[in-house]
Formats: sequence, C-alpha cells, structure tokens
Amino acid sequence: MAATETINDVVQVEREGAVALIRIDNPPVNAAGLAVRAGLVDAIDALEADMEVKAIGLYAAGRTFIAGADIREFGKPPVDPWLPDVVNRIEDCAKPVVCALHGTTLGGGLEVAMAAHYRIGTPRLRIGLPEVSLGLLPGAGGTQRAPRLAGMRMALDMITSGRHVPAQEALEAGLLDEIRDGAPREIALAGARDAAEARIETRRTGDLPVAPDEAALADYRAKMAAEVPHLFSPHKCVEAVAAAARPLAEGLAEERALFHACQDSPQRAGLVHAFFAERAVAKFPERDAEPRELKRIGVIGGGTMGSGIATACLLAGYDVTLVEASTEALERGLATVTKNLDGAVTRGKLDAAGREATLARLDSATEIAALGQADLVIEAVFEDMGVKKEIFGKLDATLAPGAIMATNTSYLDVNEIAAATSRPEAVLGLHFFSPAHVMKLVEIVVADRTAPETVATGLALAKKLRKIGVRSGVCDGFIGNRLMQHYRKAADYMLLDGAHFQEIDRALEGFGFAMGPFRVSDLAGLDIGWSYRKRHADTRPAQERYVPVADRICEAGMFGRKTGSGYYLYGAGQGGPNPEAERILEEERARAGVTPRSFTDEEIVARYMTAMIAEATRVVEDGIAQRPIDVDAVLLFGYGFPRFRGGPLHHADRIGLDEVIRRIETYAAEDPHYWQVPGLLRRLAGEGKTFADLNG
Ligand code: T1G
Repeated sequence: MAATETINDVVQVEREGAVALIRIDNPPVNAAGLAVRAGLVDAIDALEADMEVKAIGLYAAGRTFIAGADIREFGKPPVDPWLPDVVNRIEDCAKPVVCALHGTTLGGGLEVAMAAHYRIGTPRLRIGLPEVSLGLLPGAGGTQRAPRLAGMRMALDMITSGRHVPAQEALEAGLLDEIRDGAPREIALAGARDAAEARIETRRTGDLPVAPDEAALADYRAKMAAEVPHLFSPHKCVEAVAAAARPLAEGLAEERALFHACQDSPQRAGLVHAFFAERAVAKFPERDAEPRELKRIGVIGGGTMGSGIATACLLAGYDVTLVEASTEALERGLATVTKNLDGAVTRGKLDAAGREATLARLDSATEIAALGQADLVIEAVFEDMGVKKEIFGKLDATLAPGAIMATNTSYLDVNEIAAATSRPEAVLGLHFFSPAHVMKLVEIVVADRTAPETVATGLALAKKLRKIGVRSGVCDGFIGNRLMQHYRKAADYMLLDGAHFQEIDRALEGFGFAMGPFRVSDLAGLDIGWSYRKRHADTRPAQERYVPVADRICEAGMFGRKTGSGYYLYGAGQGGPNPEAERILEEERARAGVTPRSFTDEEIVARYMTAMIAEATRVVEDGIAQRPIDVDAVLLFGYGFPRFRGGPLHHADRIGLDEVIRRIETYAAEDPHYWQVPGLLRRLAGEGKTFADLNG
C-alpha cells in the first residue's frame, strides 16, 4: 500500500516501492501559486535524499496539469521560491522525474514539464505558452527549453501566438516523449517505474543543443513588426528565443531580464485585467438560480442579426426555428445562415458532415405559431416598439408556460416590451453584436420584473454559445451603446472645432483601436446613427451642442461602405477622405461660426477617452453595470477597445482619477452641459480609491 505524505495543502507525495509520486491538487486549474512552488521544491528535496526512491512521477489532480503561474500574483511583490528556481530544481534533480500531462498544460505548467526528464501526455492534452496574451513572455525557462526540444521556429510560433497545441502535434514536435491514455496518476506511476527500470530514456532538456535559426528569427521579427507594432511583449518574446543560442545560464538570465521588462509594462496590467474581465463578468447575482434547460430556440427575424443569432445557436448545438414575415424574407434569412455556416467550414470550425448535421437542426416558418415547442425565443426584428410589442403579445399566446422570451433590441425599453406580455418575469434582453455568430459579447439585459431563473438561462445560453455575457440594467442603449452615443459626440465636437475626421481616426488607431470612430460609422452604416438621432430629436436637451455633419452626409444619400461613400470613399482604388464629406464639414463649420483650430493626437485621445470614462462612470453610478470591470468587458469584447489598455475604467485608474476630473473641468469651460464630473468619480478620488476597488 502506497505511503502518502502531505507536503502542504496542495502537494502530496506517495511512495510506491522504488518510485515516488508527487501529486499537485490546487483547484480550479492547479495554478503554480506559492504553495505549489514551495511544495514542489520540498517534495523534490525529500525524494532526492530518499535512498529507496529511484525515480519520481509528477502529476496533478483535477481537470488539468498546471495551467500556468498564478495570474492573481502578478503585480504583487514576488515570494520565494520563484517559479524559475522551482523549474531549475526539478531539472537538477539527481533522480529522473517523469511528468504526466493532461488538460490544458500552459505557461509555467509546461515550463515545469519541460524541466522534467520525460513527458507523457494524454490524447486530449493541449499544451501552450500563452504568456504573450498577458503582455508577458515565458519567464521560467520556456524560451530556452522549448527551442531545445522543438527547435527555434516551433518555439517562436508557440510563444508569439500563445496557441494551444494538441498532443499529437506536440509529440511530433518533440515537446512530448509519449502519448498514453489513462488517469494521470497511473501514467505517472507507470512512467516512473519505466524510468527506474531504464525502460525509457530520460534526459536533461537544458543539456540539449539548440540549432540557431536566423531565418526563423528574421521571419518572426518581421511578422511581429507587421502584425503588432504597438504591443510590447511579442517583440521581447522573439529576443528571448534568440538568446537560446547561447549557453543555458546566459539564455535564462536574458529571459529573466526581458520578463521583468514585460512585467513592468502597463500593457501587462491591461492584458491581465482583460483576462479577468472575461471571467469576472459571469459572476451575476442570479448565477445560482436554476436556468431553464434549452433544446429548441426560436429566432424571429432573418436579417443580419437574426440570421447571425440563428447561426450561433446552431453552431452551439441547439435546434433552431427561424421565423420571418414572408417566404422571400425567410429564404433570404436561410441563405444567410447557410452562408455563415459555409464560412465556418472555410475557417475550419466545421467539416462538411458537421455542416449537414447542423443544417438538419434548422427549420423555418412564416408564422409565430410554429414556435409552440420553443424553450426560448429571441426576437431580432427592426427597431420599432409597436412591432416588437405585437410580436411579444403573440409569443405570449403561443409559447408553453416556462418558456423564455428575449429581445435583441439595441436601445428600446425592455420593461415596456415585457409589459406587452402576461409573463414579464420570463422576458429579458439578449443584445448581440454584429456579426452575431462571431462577436464575443452579449449584453444580458435584466428588466425590472425579469425572474432570476430567466437571467440564469440567459447567462447559461451565453456560456454555451462561448460568448461573454455581461449583465446590464435597462436604460437607453444599455451599457455599450449608451457609452458610444456619448463619447461619439466628443469626436463630432472635435470635428466641428477643426480636427479632420482622418486625424481623429488616426489618433485613436494610434491609441490602439482597430478602427477610428468615423471608419467604424462608415462600416456599420451612417443611416443607423441617423435614424437613432431622428428618433431622439424631440427629446434632445436644448442646451446640448449638435453637430449636423453626419445628417447632411446621409441626406446626400451617402451611408458609408454600403453606398460606396461616407466620410471616406470606398471601391476600387479608393479609401481616402470623401471630398463631399469634407465640403459639408466646411459648410457646417461656417454655419456654426467656428474658426477651426488644430488638435494634437494627444488631445484627441484625451478628450475621447475622458468622455468615455465619464459616461462609463455614470453607467456604474446608475447601477446599469454591476461593476467597472463589466463596462470594461463590454468595450473590450463588443466595441474594439484595445485589449492591452484593459478597458476605459482600467485606463482611468492608470491615468489617475484626479487627472480625469481636471480634464473634465478644463473642457467644461467650453461646454458645461456635455462635460460634467460624475459624483462617483469625485467620491472615489476624494476617498483616494480607484475603480479597481469597486470590482471586488
Ligand atoms: N492563474 C490564476 N487563476 C487562473 C489561471 C491562472 N493561471 N487560469 C485560470 N484561472 C482561474 C480563472 O480566473 C477562473 O476563476 C478559473 O480559474 C477557471 O478558469 C512564469 C508568467 C486554463 C484554459 O495564461 O487560459 O505562466 O473566474 O473560467 O474556460 O511563464 O483559464 O472561476 O474565479 O478560464 O476551462 C499562463 C490562463 C500564465 C492560462 C481554463 N497561463 N488560463 O479555461 O476556465 S503566465 C495562462 C486559461 C505564466 C510563466 C508565466 C484558462 C484555462 P474564476 P476559466 P476554462
């Protein structure tokens, strides 16, 4: 019988005859926090000194071997033993260490494994070095040992992409020595016995030679310069791998120095914040309520949004019924769904057989009555309150008790829509973003009478669709569009005051946005904002400054890409500013009596971001968003906010709340209606707190 010895809360040792096993058990993902690191060192020390032990098996309990260093420790003062030292201790162990890998062995977890003397993976294992997605690089020897096992080019590919590599590819690349099926403990035990009886050849990775590959280094230097010029760590990743051509100790020292440079970069903080934002938003107050089981989903409306939502639900495995008002519209919707699925085949997300099986789960109708069996129905028709209320009334009469009704409205009052039914507790908003089968974000809009079970069902659906569901209260535009409506005005005010729309786009693209606001409007279609402004013309406050440039461009029939011109010209050989738009801009400046002035990129970014931060603060203050991190997640995953900046309120903490207040007060001198300091911002600054303090 194996003798088990507890090293600490998360590390245990078992002795089985001439071999011993080290077991890590640190749920949920065996992150290499302090206890794991200290436990590993103590276990290796003890077993190396134990004369009975001839070989050591290393494995982890739970769903995965170590999934990396403990990200929650980043930014805090490091505590000994550091992971690089733990990794070197394992490699220097006089007894062979055989590592059994399962789940998603990532970052520091793979670095621990690469320091072991033999690696056995399970068939469904995936390995990776994703530190770059956190603004870092593998800092525990990964940039030195991966090239020794798999060559520089494979190491560069893994370290600059952060991709998860399946077991078979890892074996072929030399990162694994074997693939065996079975429980990690049994694999580690059998592997250690094989090592003790020399049935397998163990080796010290650090002693292996590295074939310098200047061509690969040149390729990746060029690739990073072209693809991510504004990011810090990808370039450091390449330089760290380049150091692998030098003796191990020198290479490790170079890696350490580059790791610290990344650790100190603000991009690391932004990217780590984005990592946690993606996960923290799922912590809804209603998350423990029982979600309704969903099998068949109805989608009303076969337009861009409806067909995208239907595609997302089909790809997630649901049976879907698409409903449209006419056969022609229905056929258009079905054709779009089919095209979307073809796109998924092209992207390798689906094979031909999968496409057929997926389409087999799609049926369609021109009557809402056909949705009687649906567990959930998502309405995605055009933005008209009367039409939506009529549809919800019909759904109320059609659906079985307990079924859930959702609206994909981007702006309209979900409370008013819910009131059009006899069961408002079963109504919520599910606001998808176009293209709905691609965009990660879904705003889950909780109306005043929405039941916790209904919210929990919305959250469960978002998870099943592999989307990021963010909880929002009911207000005009919920979280994202409310912010966009506000910060977009800051861009229009700078436009009228003298900045050219190309300058504003360039400045914000320099800040990290994939596309500036005027290019985004041209892509989305200027007519969408136009109809929104027309709908709100009567309720616009008299003292609000109004810039009619976009209206004038639309009145001229220019809606952006879809009409070939908007702020910019589109079509063959085009792409520059639209002279017509520039002429309209000049006319509107003259009409407003504006003497145009110049704006630096810094000022453009400062005004745009300050406007965004101000409205984001009000969205938290009004309780529309639960926490600041929810607002950050909405902008990150739905509005192209640069991930390395972490989101508007993370950014606010970086520039300092006093500075944000100073800016608003400065700008308020020219427009006190638009530039107002939110009470919450003053309170936090007054108490010396930050938005991070509100994230819990
Ligand atoms: N540290 C701390 N917590 C972690 C964690 C980590 N590395 N990985 C996951 N969690 C938490 C996560 O926040 C969530 O918590 C729960 O675990 C489940 O995660 C020196 C410096 C492993 C593929 O980048 O990619 O090693 O929200 O919801 O979808 O070179 O988590 O429940 O409270 O994501 O099944 C490198 C990051 C670190 C891997 C599982 N490693 N993790 O996905 O579950 S840097 C990574 C993931 C490093 C060294 C360097 C995924 C996953 P909560 P989840 P999942």
